[in-house]
Amino acid sequence: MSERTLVLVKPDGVRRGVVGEVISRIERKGLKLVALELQHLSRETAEAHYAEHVERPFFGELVEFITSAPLVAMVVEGPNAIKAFRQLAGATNPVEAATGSIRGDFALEIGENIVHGSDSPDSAAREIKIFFPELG
Ligand code: RTP
Ligand code: MG
Repeated sequence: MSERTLVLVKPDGVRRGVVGEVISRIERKGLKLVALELQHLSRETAEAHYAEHVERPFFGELVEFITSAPLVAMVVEGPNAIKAFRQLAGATNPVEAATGSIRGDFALEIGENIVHGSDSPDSAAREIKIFFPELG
């Protein structure tokens, strides 16, 4: 069954020039882009997106980082899109992410791990509404 997921190329990925690489891997996997936009997040949007982490010690740094420069937000669609993209991204901590995954290939630190992908259908619906309200 086809589903949608929210993918972000975070500010570090934009700065590093790997937006095309990430899109290319998404397309090679067989997933489709249904929305794409460069966005510079406000503090409010960033806090809403990462609301589940509000009590974590790294929350302040996370919001600071994600608002520091523009990111690329996308809605990606296809069968099992949520899990399929998480698999392409690799483990949260890049030094534990498999070589061949986006984080395994392009990142070194947990705080700058290049991409975000929704982790469940509920998260995907919530996050897509935040970044692309017109898609509902
Ligand atoms: P994301 O939400 O960005 O796709 O990453 P994720 O699901 O793999 O990881 P999550 O647990 O949701 O954490 C969100 C982001 O917070 C940063 N983080 N820092 N310092 C730390 O221990 C720590 N833990 C998580 C990461 O940048 C992670 O992507
Ligand atoms: Mg997450």
